[in-house]
Amino acid sequence: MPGPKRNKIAVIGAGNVGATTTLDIAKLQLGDIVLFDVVEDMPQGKALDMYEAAPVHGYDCRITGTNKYEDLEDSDLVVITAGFPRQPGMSRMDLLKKNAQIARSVGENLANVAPNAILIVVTNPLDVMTHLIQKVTGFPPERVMGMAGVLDSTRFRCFIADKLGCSVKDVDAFVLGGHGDSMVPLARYTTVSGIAISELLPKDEIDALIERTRKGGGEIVSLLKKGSAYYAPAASVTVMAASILRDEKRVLPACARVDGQYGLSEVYVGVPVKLGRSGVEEVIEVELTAEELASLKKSADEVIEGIEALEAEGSAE
Ligand code: TXD
Repeated sequence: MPGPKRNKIAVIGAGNVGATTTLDIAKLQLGDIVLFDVVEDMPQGKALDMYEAAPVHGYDCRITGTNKYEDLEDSDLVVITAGFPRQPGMSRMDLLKKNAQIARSVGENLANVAPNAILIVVTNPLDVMTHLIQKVTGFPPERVMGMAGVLDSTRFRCFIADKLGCSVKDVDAFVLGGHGDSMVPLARYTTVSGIAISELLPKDEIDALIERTRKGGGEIVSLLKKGSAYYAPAASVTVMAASILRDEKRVLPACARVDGQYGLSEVYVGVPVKLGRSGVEEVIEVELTAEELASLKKSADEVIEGIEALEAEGSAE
């Protein structure tokens, strides 16, 4: 007798973030996973290696690798990590164009093989890539989102816990805006077991933690020398995937399409959202100060500039 349908999850890009996300998702047993990459045999090798760990870890899901989009047919959720990091000598625009080409091809293929999937985009520059993929697929915006806020907020939570010498479990942080430099951390909504951090740390120390969070990605890059962060990014994608596939309705920061909220329209930007089986089920709007609103607007303007630059180059949809 056929049992209940298992979730099918596709991960595009079997590099550091893609492979680590696959393993994290398997450990939570969210469904069967297909790992896709354009490099021949590599996703098959990584998938087989991870599958061979299943009896030891005790996860009961299939993990396969592929170079063919047909194998992603009818996926329920797709994580998109395909892309390249900036190479020495490459301008921001060159990177934008290169990753936009990849995003377009991924989007076109997914629209064919997995028209009902929910997409979580990870590829940088995050907000622009998320916008592009929504446009190319034509999927409703609630089914296309990007991961950045969970990562920024988990970094901020770690740094606060470290500073206070308390458990990371009790720290909750709230960040808005774009990834990295244009991130807008909201210290007054950041708490330790409900206590505002302003009660626990002086302003200059909070500001220093915010600055470290903004540069969190760069800190890892300079330590690794080659490549960028992937353990915390993969864990952040996985928490979003779990909330969607298990319909947990968690409230998490994500790159989502706002339509009127925060005075912004038709742009992807980091905001708190409710994630459930339909994707982004609600964009949560909170009262912001004029300064916070201006930072959020600046971050949205940067996304629009990126999209316009691509359009001017004839590389956007
Ligand atoms: O917070 C965030 N959103 C981020 C974003 C956190 C971490 C990493 N972030 C970005 O994710 C990073 O700047 C990159 O744009 C992506 C992927 O990072 P990763 O560290 O996993 O990069 P790798 O290890 O270079 O892997 C990229 C893989 C590699 O195996 C390529 O062969 C593959 O992408 N690739 C493709 N796969 C499928 N289809 C196409 N067209 C393709 N092109 C390259």
